[in-house]
Amino acid sequence: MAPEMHLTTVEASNLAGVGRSTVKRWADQELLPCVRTAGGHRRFERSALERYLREQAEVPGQREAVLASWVELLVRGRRHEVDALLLEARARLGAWYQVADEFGSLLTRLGEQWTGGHLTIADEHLVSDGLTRALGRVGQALPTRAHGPRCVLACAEGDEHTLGLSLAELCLVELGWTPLWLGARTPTVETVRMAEKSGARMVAMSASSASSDANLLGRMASQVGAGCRPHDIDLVLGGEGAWPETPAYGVRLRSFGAFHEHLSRLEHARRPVASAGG
Ligand code: B12
Repeated sequence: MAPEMHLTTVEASNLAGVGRSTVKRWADQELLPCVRTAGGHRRFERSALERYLREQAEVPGQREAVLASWVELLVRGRRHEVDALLLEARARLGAWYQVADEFGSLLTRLGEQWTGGHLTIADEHLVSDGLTRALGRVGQALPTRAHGPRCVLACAEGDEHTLGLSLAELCLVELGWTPLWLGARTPTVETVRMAEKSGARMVAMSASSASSDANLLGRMASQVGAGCRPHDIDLVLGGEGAWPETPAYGVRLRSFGAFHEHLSRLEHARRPVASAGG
């Protein structure tokens, strides 16, 4: 399975339109995540850089204002307006994976409001259920490709945070995949069994930050990986949970931008090579 593509410092500075030393400073101050090569060079995830640039471009307080308008609509049950906001974001950003990344940071903010006591548990439940339903409605309205490759979607066992999977579902459908939704409370062994029996090409799992037991998630990743490997089923481990950074099988992805890149690479690898000299 191909590793995730990373940008060099020069490529990242070109994309951001700033000098190399600025990009290095962002990394050293831990504003922008980076990994190091064996030789000590910095490497950047394109989607993480794009997200950082988007956040920098925001007017102060804008995120709070956006969140407040979502919460207001969801708490009042104004679902058509919620759907309209989602579709407007899709039109503005051009692809569902971009909406998903924007949305993910909004959900993190929602969690902060809740822990800060600015939202009640009931509000938070109304909001997350309203969002789940809105993502479902929008997803249902997308055109589907007949006989598209299948992807099994499941939460890490014990994790009930399904919104990451709902966002992944939109990214998949937009690229012609057929999602098989197992969601929360599916035993790992059943996820593997479904992938085998349905002839799926991929298993995508989500673990939120509530899944913080690295040993448990490591065992889960090994179990699913061992089931996927013999059938050449791709495995994606997403969400903020404590998945192993470099699983023995499959990839650990931190954003929907990286997921989109991964799906595009798979699609490219599948395309038949034109016969030479024809
Ligand atoms: C909505 C929500 C809920 C809803 C979930 C509804 C639903 N259907 O999803 C409900 C009310 C059910 C809930 C319950 C609980 N929650 Co809650 N919840 C949240 C909240 C606000 C948003 C979660 C979310 O969807 N996050 C965003 C998504 C999209 O996931 P992410 O993990 O950040 O992933 C990122 C990426 O990696 C990517 N991604 C995610 N999935 C996938 C999948 C693929 C394939 C790919 C490629 C990418 C990808 O998207 C994100 C980036 O944009 C968070 C706040 C937060 N900071 O996240 C708390 C939060 C996760 N919850 C928390 C807690 C404590 C709980 C409960 C234990 C509360 C309780 N006492 O009952 C229970 C746990 C139940 C369980 N067993 O899982 C804590 C966890 C803290 C911790 N470290 O332990 C958080 C962080 C809130 C907080 N600040 O305290 N929760």
